[in-house]
Amino acid sequence: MTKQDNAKKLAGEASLTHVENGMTIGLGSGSTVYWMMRKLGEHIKEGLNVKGIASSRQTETWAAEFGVPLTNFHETQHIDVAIDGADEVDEAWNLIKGGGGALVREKVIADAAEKFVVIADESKLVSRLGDFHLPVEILPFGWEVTAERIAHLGGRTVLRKRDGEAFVSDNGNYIVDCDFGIITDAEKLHKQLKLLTGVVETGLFINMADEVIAGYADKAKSLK
Ligand code: ABF
Repeated sequence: MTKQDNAKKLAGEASLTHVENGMTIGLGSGSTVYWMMRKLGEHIKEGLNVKGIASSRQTETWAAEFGVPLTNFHETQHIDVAIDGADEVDEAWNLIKGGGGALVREKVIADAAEKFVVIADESKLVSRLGDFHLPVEILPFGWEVTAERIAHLGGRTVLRKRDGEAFVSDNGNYIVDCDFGIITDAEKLHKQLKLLTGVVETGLFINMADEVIAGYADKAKSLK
C-alpha cells in the first residue's frame, strides 16, 4: 500500500467517529470513501445499525461488498451525516469534486445532510482551487453551445470521455472538465456557471463542508 493509500485509509476510517447507531449516512464516492465503507462494514458486522444512501453505482457495489444496508430518498429525506472525498480542498474548506463523475448526486446528498464530513489525503489540500480542472455536469442536448458559454467565462473545456465515447453520468448527462486556472473567487464562478442554460451542476462545493479530516502517511486529523 502506498503512503497516499494509507493516508486515504486513515482519513476514511477516522470519519466513522461521526457515525452512531440508527443513523442514515450519505455515502460519497472515490477511493477514500472505499476505505471508510470497508471499516463501516466491519462496525456493522459488530452490531452497528445504520443505513446509507449511495451517490453512485460504484458506492452501491461497495455497499453490497461490505454489507452496508442501503436506503434512498423515497424512504427517507433525512441524512444525519454525509461522508465524501474531494479532489481539492482549499483553506476555506471549499471543494472541487467530481473527478469520479458523481458530483451531482454527491452534492444532493451533501446538501441534504445535517453534517457533511470531507475525507481527503493531504495531497488534496491546496491554498487555492483550480489546479484540478473543474468538472461541470451539463445536458447532452446542445452541449457544444453550453461548453462555448463556459469558455466565455474563461474556462477551457474538454468533454470527458470514457473508452473514446462521451462519459455519461448516472443522471444521463455529460461532464466537461474546465481549466479556469487558479480560481480566485470560487463562489462567484459557481454562481456564474449555474446561471448558464444547459449547466446542471458544478463541482464547486462552496461553504458546504462542516468538517475536513485530512489523511497523512502516519495519521489522520480533523482540520479545525
Ligand atoms: C469523490 O471522490 C469525487 O467527488 C472526488 O473526485 C473523488 C476523490 O477521489 P479519491 O477519494 O479517490 O481521491 O467524492
